[in-house]
Amino acid sequence: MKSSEAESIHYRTCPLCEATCGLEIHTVNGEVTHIEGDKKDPFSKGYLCPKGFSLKELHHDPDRIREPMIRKGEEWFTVSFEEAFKEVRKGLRGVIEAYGKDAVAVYLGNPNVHNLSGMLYLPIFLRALGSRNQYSASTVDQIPKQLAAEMMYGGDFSIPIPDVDQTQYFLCIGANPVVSNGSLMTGPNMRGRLQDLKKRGGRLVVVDPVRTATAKLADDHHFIKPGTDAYFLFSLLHTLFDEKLSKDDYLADYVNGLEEVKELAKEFSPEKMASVCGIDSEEIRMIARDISSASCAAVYGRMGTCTQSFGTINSWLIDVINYVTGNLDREGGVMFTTPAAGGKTSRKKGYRFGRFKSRVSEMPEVLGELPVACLAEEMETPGEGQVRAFVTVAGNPMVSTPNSKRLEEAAKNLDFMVSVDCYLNETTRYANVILPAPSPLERSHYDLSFYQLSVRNISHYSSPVFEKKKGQLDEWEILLKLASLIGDEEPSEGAVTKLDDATMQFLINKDVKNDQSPVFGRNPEEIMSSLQGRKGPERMLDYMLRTGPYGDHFKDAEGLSLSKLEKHPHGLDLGPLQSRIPEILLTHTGKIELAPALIVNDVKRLKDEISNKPDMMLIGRRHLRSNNSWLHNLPVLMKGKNRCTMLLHPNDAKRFDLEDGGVAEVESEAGRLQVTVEVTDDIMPGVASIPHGYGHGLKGTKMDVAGQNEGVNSNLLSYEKRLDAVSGTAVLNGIPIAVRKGNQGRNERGNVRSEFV
Ligand SMILES: Nc1nc2c(c(=O)[nH]1)N[C@H]1C(S)=C(S)[C@@H](COP(=O)(O)OP(=O)(O)OC[C@H]3O[C@@H](n4cnc5c(=O)[nH]c(N)nc54)[C@H](O)[C@@H]3O)O[C@H]1N2
Ligand SMILES: Nc1nc2c(c(=O)[nH]1)N[C@H]1C(S)=C(S)[C@@H](COP(=O)(O)OP(=O)(O)OC[C@H]3O[C@@H](n4cnc5c(=O)[nH]c(N)nc54)[C@H](O)[C@@H]3O)O[C@H]1N2
Ligand code: SF4
Ligand SMILES: [Mo]
Repeated sequence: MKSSEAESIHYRTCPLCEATCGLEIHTVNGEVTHIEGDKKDPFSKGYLCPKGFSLKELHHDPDRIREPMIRKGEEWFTVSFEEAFKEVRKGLRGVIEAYGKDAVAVYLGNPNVHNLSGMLYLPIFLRALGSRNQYSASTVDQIPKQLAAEMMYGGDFSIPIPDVDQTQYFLCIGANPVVSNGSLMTGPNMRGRLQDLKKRGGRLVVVDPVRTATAKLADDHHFIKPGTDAYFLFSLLHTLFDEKLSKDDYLADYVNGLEEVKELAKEFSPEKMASVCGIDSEEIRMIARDISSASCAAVYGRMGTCTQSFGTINSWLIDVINYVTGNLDREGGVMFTTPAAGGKTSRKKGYRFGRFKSRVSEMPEVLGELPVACLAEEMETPGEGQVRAFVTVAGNPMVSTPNSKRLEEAAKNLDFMVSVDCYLNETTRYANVILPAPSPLERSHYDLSFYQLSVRNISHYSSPVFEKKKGQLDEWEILLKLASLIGDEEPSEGAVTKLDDATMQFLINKDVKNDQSPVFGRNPEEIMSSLQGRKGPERMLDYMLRTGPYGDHFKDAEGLSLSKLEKHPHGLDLGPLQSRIPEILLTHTGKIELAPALIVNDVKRLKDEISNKPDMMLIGRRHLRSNNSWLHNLPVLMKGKNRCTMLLHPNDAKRFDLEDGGVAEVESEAGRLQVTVEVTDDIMPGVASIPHGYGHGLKGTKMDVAGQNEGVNSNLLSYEKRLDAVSGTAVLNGIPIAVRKGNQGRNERGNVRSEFV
């Protein structure tokens, strides 16, 4: 931190998306004056997207919740933390004592993975709660990829990341990194990185039902019918074997299941699959030849490939193709990271899948949680284990999960609900108590998750820009207080310290007994005392850095520690990704499992559904100035025209008698809404696209700017019974819909919103 008379400059990483850009934040007397990109950040080199600048408005947003609130009927009152926790204790303990721990459900939203407190302290809270009813945004997002990684490599975070900075051929399927700034592919300025790929003579090919901003940058773009990627990917694989283009003899000592994969691919010739996915067979064969002949190539898929009927098969096939073309764990292909903190070392005994089932639909557990699509029925259905209390942490499930209306109705009958959040929004309005999360600028930051998914190995710690106000709690303290009161302890300062210390000591005690840990055999008390002077997330992070691959291991003065990292306010570049096979492989066989039974068994369903494609399908999209459901209250991001429109091809507009700017009524198995139409030939015929995260301005919410731009909630149309059968992930892309001319639904501001249907 450098300060002149009144102005201070702070450097930190932006916590809003996965890209981890470096910010230079100027403040005067406790106020942000302006924000720019940190030119000295070795990763982002000064790049920022419009959301980075918006942190100023987020910090100063008058609607942001700063004090605990209790609801009495429809009225909210601000109260002290003490009073709020008393109410929470009464509410949660009441339900636990009467009905048991499973009667409390938890939903963890996306911002938790951008938050050190959430990453490190939610597990403690969840362990204290011990409920099976644990849900998160993962089952409306990336769990298919994690599940495939768990099965193939033995670690759900062992996801191979495109080496985008060195690759010569990048096949981007169902992702729009120019807008989303990359996902499961952390790297600032994805547009710049993809432009660099082209400058060095590489090729960018996009497969997407929409000619997206990324597609517009690409050498080739292929429209694909939503939900058919598995057929397309299998036909690529078929071609690779059929034309003897595969280079699968490398890593052979570390691979199981190649023959099975070959056998499976036989049935999916491009000639048979072309009409299914809508891509010409010769084009499919050309793509396979190009991947194979490129000096190095990376195949990558994201939301469009995960949140659809065959999300897990897609996620698996993408890695299989990368392996078969000789690009797995190779420079310029897809590689595993070596994160400074948070990497795993222990070999798996079994998979974290199906160890228990949901009560009503009997959906299998996936990586410790249940599919969020089951949440509403668990609240509604009477009987032992019925969910009667609900905890949300950094989540807005009444907007972001399938058939959100049903969840909303179910939540009305809960005995108690508490939210840790910073807005009174579509979800938190149903809470009895809201515990305020601090502003991103009042807390420290380290991207524990995203440095595990990064295109380079980076380590960057940010200290808080502002001290938190007196009496305010950090989010980790809130979570530890919740953990204490669940155990029927007084949620006091002392309880927080006790739990924090005990957790740290527990981790150390475990590691000194693990022969893979650099502190194996050491004295646990001595390690604990070396961490003195720190507490909370900083102490845990320090420990993780010191025991990590670059760490000082509590003996090597040259190694990394948090104190060392603090001397690099712009972040530390630890270099490009390195080959990591075999050490990364933690499957019980110690090999890559190329044909995991769970996934392979789903190929039958894929074959059965081959001809089952509806006339109109709904997909989603993102916008650079938006972030899921929660940044719509910032004026700087809401400028310009209405973005919550439904994209429709001119041919479809004509057959439904709709025109640009007109109103359509859209109906699915789950519900109905009305939305403004945007006619464009950037979308393929038979497909409509509505962004998620809207539907604001509802009674009882307090997000004034968002309320002026309410839009419609696209999850009124996603159906909680339409899932990727393997992972339980919701189908958010490829929802069968009927479209017709709408005739109502405009409110006094001329906007359209679902409530008016
Ligand atoms: N139809 C459709 N639905 C989708 C998607 C889609 O593409 N289409 N995308 C899905 C995906 S990928 C995701 S990740 C989910 C996201 O959906 P959710 O997980 O529900 O997350 P957000 O909508 O981002 O809402 C974040 C909430 O956290 C609060 N918040 C923000 N920062 C903090 C903080 O630091 N601490 C705390 N405690 N609270 C905070 C905000 O006020 C808001 O209430 O939506 C999913 N839903
Ligand atoms: N600006 C901005 N950035 C964000 C977010 C945001 O809300 N706004 N959200 C963040 C989050 S939580 C996430 S998870 C990431 C997501 O990051 P991305 O996955 O890159 O983002 P999406 O825009 O959802 O891209 C999905 C693409 O899949 C296409 N698609 C839909 N259905 C299909 C299909 O069946 N097959 C194929 N091949 N394509 C299909 C869509 O047209 C769309 O272009 O973005 C993150 N970054
Ligand atoms: S791309 Fe934008 S939102 Fe994402 S980290 Fe960078 S500045 Fe923040
Ligand atoms: Mo996400």
